[in-house]
Amino acid sequence: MKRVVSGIKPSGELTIGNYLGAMKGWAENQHKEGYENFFFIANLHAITVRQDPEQLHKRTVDIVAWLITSGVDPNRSVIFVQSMIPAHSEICWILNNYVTMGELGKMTQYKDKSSKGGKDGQIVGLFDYPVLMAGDVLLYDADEIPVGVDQVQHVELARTIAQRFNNLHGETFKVPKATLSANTSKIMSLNDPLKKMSKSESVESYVAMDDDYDVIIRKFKRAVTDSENLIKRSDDKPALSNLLSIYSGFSGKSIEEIENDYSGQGYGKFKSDLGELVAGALRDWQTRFSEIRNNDERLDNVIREGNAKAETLANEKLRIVKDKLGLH
Ligand code: AQP
Repeated sequence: MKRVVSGIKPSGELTIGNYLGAMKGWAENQHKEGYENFFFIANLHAITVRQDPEQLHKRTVDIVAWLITSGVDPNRSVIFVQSMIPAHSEICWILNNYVTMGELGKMTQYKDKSSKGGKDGQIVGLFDYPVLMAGDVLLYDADEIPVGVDQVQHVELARTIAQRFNNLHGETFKVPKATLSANTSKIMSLNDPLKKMSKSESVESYVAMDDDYDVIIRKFKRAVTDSENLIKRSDDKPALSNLLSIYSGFSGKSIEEIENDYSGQGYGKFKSDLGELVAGALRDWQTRFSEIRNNDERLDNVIREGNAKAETLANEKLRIVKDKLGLH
């Protein structure tokens, strides 16, 4: 049996980048034979950037409801909340001693995020983020970590930490590998195709899972495009290539099929169809989301049961690690 572990931060409204790069693949993965899946809400990661406490809690529960809406079935997958399992914080402290400042300083996410806030942005938690993430997956002996391209560097570091610990203390952690969703592993911003679409960037740069129909249509109409008015993917047309990936992710069609469908047609028609495709899909999901989100009792149960299953495994691994280090 292979174990899949992945998380998502409640640091803003979920975007179609989160959906296409992560949640969609998580839901699909549940139907593969021989896999068990653990998905968590990474709220300890979210506080590496200032959050409003009420919003943070609300978004944590929202994401559980969005996971269920997008097809993650709590009867097939374990859904849990990171902060409710103290082993995550504890393993992070232990693993801090198996990584160097130099290794952490190379992480692109840290460089990007810390540079935005000047000196005040250089939060230790942000610097240490990859170590907490290593703990998140190593605690569960994860085999595969389905992530977007942006997180691959962190999974590589988790592998290094696991191998280093194993070399020093004997086989303890499984060494996990990152898995990527084809075409959609990096969805780019709608107003700057060289930047990742992110939930903490300006609202015009992303489509949120709960954006209104008309807003979505407008955002795609305004999305930047490249010079030549031809629907053909290429490296020198990053804006169009990104819109093609989104179209492919929502329609299930290959990029080639879409290019054929639009041969001889310009950006205007393509962007308006894309808007309708995404807005139509999200409108249906938003209705389902509201029903799921309004059932507090069910959501509480999903979280309680998920936490209990995850905590049993996490505590067992933490006990093994602490025994090896003489921390008992
Ligand atoms: N634009 C994206 N394209 C593909 N995958 C993406 N993911 C995020 N954005 C894209 C994937 O979604 C999963 C959960 O991400 P996260 O919320 O834990 O962290 P993140 O990558 O930092 O996401 P954001 O939206 O950019 O959040 P902020 O703005 O708060 O930093 C991951 O698997 C991620 O790869």
